[in-house]
Amino acid sequence: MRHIHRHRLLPRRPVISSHKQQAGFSLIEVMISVLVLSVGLLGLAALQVTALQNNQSAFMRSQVSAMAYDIADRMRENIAAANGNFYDPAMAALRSNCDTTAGCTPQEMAQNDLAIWNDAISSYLPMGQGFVCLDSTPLDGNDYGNPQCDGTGNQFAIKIWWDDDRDGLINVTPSNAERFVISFKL
Ligand SMILES: [Ca+2]
Repeated sequence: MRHIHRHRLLPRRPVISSHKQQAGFSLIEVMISVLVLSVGLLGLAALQVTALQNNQSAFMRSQVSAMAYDIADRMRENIAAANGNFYDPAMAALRSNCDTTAGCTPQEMAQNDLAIWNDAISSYLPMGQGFVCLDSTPLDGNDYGNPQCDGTGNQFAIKIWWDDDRDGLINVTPSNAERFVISFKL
């Protein structure tokens, strides 16, 4: 009799208590899973954003490189104006007669080239600015307003700045923008 009684009671208690424990754990497990998943997804999203930013930076740098060589090529094709220092950024102006069969003077071509070049830079680069000058120390200059061209020697410098991190600042010092420079002799 005693043996039967024990046998009947035993299975009931563990079943009830284990059922309650199971319910409690499920809820916490779900919450933890959601939390872990959220953190993981946030991490993935951050990674994706970083990857996109890096892609964007690489793309812009390749655009900048093409733009720098574009103006250098224009100067080589218009050597008279380049040697006459007519590739002066302050003189940039669209000269529609350069697109006619009658043509335009080398100086007008230089002005037209710079105007087209400036337009491309400001259109494709955030806060993009470009400068052309004679500079014996080309790897400097903070922006269009302070290009640090010494104007000496026979080495031309093409300097392009843009706001790579898009913080709204263009000064290279302290590292608020990217600068790309090529220098060449005609
Ligand atoms: Ca310099």
